[in-house]
This record gives sequence, C-alpha cells and structure tokens, in this order.
Amino acid sequence: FDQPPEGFRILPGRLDRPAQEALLADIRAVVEAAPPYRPQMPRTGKPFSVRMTNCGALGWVSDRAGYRYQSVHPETGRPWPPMPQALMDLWRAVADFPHPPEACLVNLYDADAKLGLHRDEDEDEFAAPVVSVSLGDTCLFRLGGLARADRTRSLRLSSGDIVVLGGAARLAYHGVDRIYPGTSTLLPGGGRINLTLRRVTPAP
Ligand code: MD3
Ligand code: FE
Repeated sequence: FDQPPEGFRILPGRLDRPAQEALLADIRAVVEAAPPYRPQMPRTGKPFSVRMTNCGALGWVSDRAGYRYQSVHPETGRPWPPMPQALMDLWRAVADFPHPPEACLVNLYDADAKLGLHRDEDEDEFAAPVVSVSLGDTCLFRLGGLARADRTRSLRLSSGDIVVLGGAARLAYHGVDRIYPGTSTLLPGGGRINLTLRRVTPAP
C-alpha cells in the first residue's frame, strides 16, 4: 500500500513451507506446556475472541487488573516455556537490534476472532522492534498512525509473512479485522496463529 509509516517492513513469504512447518512444531510444543487461555479486558472483564499463550522469559497477559508482562502462565502458575531457537535465529536475522527478544506472544485465531485497534505500549524498550510471524489462514490486518483517529490502511497477511515494526511504526495503531477461512492448509483445523517477538525490558 502507499506511504507505509517509517520503520514498517513487510517480508512477504519470508518463511517457506518447510520453515513454517518446523515453526509450527515448535509452537505445538509451547502450547502443550502453556495451554492457550482467553484473556479478559481490563476493568470490564470482557473476554478476547483471540486465545493467547507465550514463550520466553516474559509473557504478555491481560485480565481485569490490566495489561502486563509476567514470568508465569496466569492459569497454571508455571514459567513460560523457553523461546524456540528458530525464533531467536529469526529475530537475529530480521530485527536489526543487538539484543535478543524476551517474549513471544502467541495469538490463536479461529474463523471468527478479531483484535481491535490498539498500540503495543506495555514494553519498556521502544527502541526494539516488534517482529510478527503469520501462520495459517490469511487475515485482514489494519495499520494506522500514532493517533487513534489517524487514517488506517488494510493489507492481507498470509502464512509465512513476516512484519518488522520499528522506528515510528513501533507505536502505530493496528488490529486484525478478519480471518479468511480455508486460505491455508498449514493448520489442519484451520485458523491463524500469529507470533510477536518483543523486547520488554531496556536493553543493557
Ligand atoms: C504494528 N498482533 O499481538 S501482528 C499483537 O496479527 C498484535 O496477531 C496482531 O497486534 C496479530 O499485539 C498483529 C503485526 C503487528 C504487531 C505489532 C505491531 C503490527 C504492529 C506494533 C506496532 C505496529
Ligand atoms: Fe499489537
């Protein structure tokens, strides 16, 4: 699309099918150790339509008390499983940031799931980019500007696409408006998985 914000990089088809399958095997192991749960909106307790889990030293969670990063799963109380080496390697290859990611948020979308327009601002290190990996069904992704009222643009993200959000784009509003069922054969039951790699604490 025209005029992407500074720091927004899309790498279409960055992961080939074997790489997607290998990453999916890693994520299946993460999901076994840290079962996906349904976060709730702060204050209201309204459930998200997206289910979530995490891997890495820290994980993003949301409940009535608010949004935060924490070192344990909110339901099992166990530490998040380690970040798979393939994700550490991917960050090193695309992030252009000299310190490793600390958190990988795993978002699981069924055909009806959406993610409202929001900013990722719960991290203490905005110099680091967020790196997103899409697996499974294509979604309609919406990217805005630094203010909620700014014009937004929509683009499709497909399995194997990687997006790097650095610079000014790091604090841009964004969301997922819809999933296109049946657009990928990667996930046997359909749906979409998005991984976001994040640096949470200030880089040393
Ligand atoms: C643009 N995830 O987990 S990934 C999220 O597809 C999130 O599941 C979406 O938004 C998903 O917070 C979008 C692409 C993405 C991630 C972070 C961004 C776009 C971004 C941060 C700033 C601007
Ligand atoms: Fe986000």
